[in-house]
Amino acid sequence: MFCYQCQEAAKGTGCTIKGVCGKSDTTSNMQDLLLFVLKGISWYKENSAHEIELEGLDRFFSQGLFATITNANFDQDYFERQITQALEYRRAAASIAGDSISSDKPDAAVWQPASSAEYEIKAATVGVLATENEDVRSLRELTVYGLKGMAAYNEHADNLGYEDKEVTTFMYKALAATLDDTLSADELVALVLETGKFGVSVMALLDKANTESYGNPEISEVSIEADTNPGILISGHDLKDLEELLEQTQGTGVDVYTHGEMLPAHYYPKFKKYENLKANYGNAWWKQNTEFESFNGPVLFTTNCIVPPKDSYKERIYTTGASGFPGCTHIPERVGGNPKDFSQIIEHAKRCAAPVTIEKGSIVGGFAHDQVFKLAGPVVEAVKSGAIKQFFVMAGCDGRMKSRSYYEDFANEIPKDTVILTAGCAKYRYNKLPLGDIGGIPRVLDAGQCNDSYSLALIAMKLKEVFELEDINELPISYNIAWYEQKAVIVLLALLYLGVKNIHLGPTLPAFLSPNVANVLIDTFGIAGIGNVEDDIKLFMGA
Ligand code: FSO
Ligand code: SF4
Repeated sequence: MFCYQCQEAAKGTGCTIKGVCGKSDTTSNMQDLLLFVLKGISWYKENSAHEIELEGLDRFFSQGLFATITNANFDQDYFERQITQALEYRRAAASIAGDSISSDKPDAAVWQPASSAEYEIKAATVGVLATENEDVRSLRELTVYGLKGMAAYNEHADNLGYEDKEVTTFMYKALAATLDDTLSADELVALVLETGKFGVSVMALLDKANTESYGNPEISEVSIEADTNPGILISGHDLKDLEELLEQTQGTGVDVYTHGEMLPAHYYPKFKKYENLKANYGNAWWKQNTEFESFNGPVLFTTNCIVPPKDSYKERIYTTGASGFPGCTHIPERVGGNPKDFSQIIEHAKRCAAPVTIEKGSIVGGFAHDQVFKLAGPVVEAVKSGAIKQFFVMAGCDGRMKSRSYYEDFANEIPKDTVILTAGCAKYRYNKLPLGDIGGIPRVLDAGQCNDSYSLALIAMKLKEVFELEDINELPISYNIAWYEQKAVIVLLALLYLGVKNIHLGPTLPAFLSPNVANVLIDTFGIAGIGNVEDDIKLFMGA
């Protein structure tokens, strides 16, 4: 195996024996092989003179990309089944294309195993390192990782019945382009930036899907304390799964608790109506090994981030959607417009003890674009009067590396007349700190999940308009973003597309940026890493 797609890549270069995330060598290779066949399908979509529209392909394609995201799916059998199905889709695509394709076909479009026994042999040869030139490899992978993040957001929108055909069309085009050996470095850089453009589109689509389905997030106080009923802990990002689980648990005596990235569900008016949506339990994804023990009840993963479960609670772990873990129960897809069947996990919860309270108090959030626009008056006044000197966008992810304590220290040490705008699980480093408020405006404004970074971009654009500025970069906003996996990559590319400059990315720069590609990002966009808290604060504050 060779994988360097996340921030925790071994030795800062890549995992080669086993993933730091827990992904096995063979599962990693199978993910590469699935991606390889998906590239083959994309190639037919792009090169055929006949239009290729296959029933269920768009969703299959998005889910395939999504399942290869860090910490989403560890189930090798799942990947083998997906590869078999992808080969069937590719055969159907090739048959529609017929002889309308005259150009030489790449291996991804023609490789044909005699049986699934050949998967493992091929899988070991089609990964990241199959591209020899490190700069081409870097630009291709930057595109692929952006597409994986895009696929995740696309699937959440799709689950709510929202689709943007331009986004899916771009996904095929871009994935097919990663097979094209004739593209120059400049053309590949342009492809990366175009990926950012569609990153904005997909986040706008998901924002529309979420807000039209569940209302606009509003300022909310969310309990972090456990109650006395048994509970189900729901993790990940998929709001449709949450809605159906809440419906099915009503009146059963089982409460639902959110975990990690599901916390922002409490900010939506529609979810507030469910009395059985009890509280948020625990912290960022990487602490689940201890927090799931004390939760006592079953845990439902709707997406990443899964930490390989300990035997002590493994039988309580359920997965659904693109997520999966071998030996854990997987709740199947919706069929014929019917909701998923959560009866098994609900029955399981009834047999469990209530969660142990591990924290006391509450957290405040719900500062997505609509809510912040409503507060625009006081916020603008506070900026004009100098009560707020600066904003820090600290969106992104948390992770287990010790060096991430930087973000807690940074939040603690920035001047008291500054405000943090956050989204994603990065917030758990500082959303329980007593950072106070500025004239009633909390110093940490949480917009929601990582995809709600889109809200932060809208807020920045609104402030630019209010202050009549030419350039978004003239605002008193600094970007100090923590990244972990590929959704953060699409958020980053989207911000670059929107013209945001001088983003600091940490705790380390991606291993998949070759020195030359890193230099392009540094020279063109002012991307930088992080240093120590004191020096960085001076730098950001222009001191
Ligand atoms: Fe975090 Fe995991 Fe939301 Fe990611 S829980 S790390 S960027 O999946 O998607 O922020
Ligand atoms: Fe390593 Fe990250 Fe890849 Fe897992 S996802 S194998 S930790 S680089």
